[in-house]
Amino acid sequence: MTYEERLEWLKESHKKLVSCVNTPIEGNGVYQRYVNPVLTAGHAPLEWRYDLHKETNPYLLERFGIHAVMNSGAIKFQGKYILVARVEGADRKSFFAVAESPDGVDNFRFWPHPITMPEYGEPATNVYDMRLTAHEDGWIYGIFCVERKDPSRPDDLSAAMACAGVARTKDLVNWERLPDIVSSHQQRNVVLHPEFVDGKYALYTRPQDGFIDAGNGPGIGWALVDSMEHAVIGEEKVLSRRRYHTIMECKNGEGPHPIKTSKGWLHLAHGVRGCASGLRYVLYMYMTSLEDPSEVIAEPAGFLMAPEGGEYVGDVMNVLFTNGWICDPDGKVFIYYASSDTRMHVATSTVDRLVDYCMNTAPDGLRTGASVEILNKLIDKNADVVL
Ligand code: M1P
Repeated sequence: MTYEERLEWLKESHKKLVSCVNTPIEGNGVYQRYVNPVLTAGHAPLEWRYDLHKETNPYLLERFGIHAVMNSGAIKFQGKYILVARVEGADRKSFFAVAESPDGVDNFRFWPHPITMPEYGEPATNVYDMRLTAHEDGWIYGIFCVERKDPSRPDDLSAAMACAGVARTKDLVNWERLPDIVSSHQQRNVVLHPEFVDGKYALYTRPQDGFIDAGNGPGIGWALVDSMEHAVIGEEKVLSRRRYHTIMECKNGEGPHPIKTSKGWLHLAHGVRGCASGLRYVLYMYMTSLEDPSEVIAEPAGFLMAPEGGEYVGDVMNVLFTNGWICDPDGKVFIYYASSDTRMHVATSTVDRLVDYCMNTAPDGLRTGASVEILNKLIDKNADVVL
């Protein structure tokens, strides 16, 4: 191809991808998946990837490789469905970039520039997995994982430290960086609750002993802090506990902040277990009380969503991860999830369906006999129905 032919081909291919119409797939009644991913590495603007000057790039070669677009925070902002995506370059560093869609299921376009996130303290080696919270204090907060090399183990090249970084904004363009959250443990998957609780900011936490391993970290925690300008995690109450032979035996983590409903707070999270092919990440739900958001009131057994079809394949296989969802005023819920640390998808549902799912799916009986008991009850209930 000539330079001109190649440029035309690049423009056409990009346009076709970003304007592709998405269609729902009927499923189990709880949610609908969609045919196409909503945001991929291919959605990155050509201006990000190519030097578009013939004099300095005569072969029209890619100059900045974008490898994956995944784990995205989500928010409805000025009438648009917004994702703050984790964009990962070919160099393995990730950064944040905003993409918007008019309807939440297709036509996502990146804003012209990625977010330039101010540094705090020792500059981060990597940042990722932002959770967005429009807090009742008037700010939009982004809490994200900040990864730095572990200075206490200089000889171990993979020894890293995870902590929760905090930034706030009014426009999603200009971000004010606040001090990283102080904790006696490493922390990832920290999420800000949207309302004050007892006059304090409330955080969902995930204390972990190592960078990858939760170690003795018991699961998703709950902590109240006086200020987001100098947040210090003290006592953590366990909300969603890891247990033997469940989908969250190895670790779990809060997804986006919970959605407030008339029946309680709806939570979306990820659970991780080990298997012969490595770690398996699935999505699950639970609910907490409106009166006391640290009290769990429903814990359906098992996963809400697990990888299917092409979702299994990618950079880190067998992974679904979520840190963003949007609830419209009519109760429609857009669940944004990444597959295999590679691309973003959407599934849609409603508040009523998700509450029904949480309230009417039996909790995990923690042994096979209990599961068979639950199944037999359902079969007996259906005995009068002729299919
Ligand atoms: O590779 C799967 C996920 O691994 C980590 O998840 P967790 O925080 O539960 O340990 C994160 O690095 C996440 O970004 C990634 O998708």
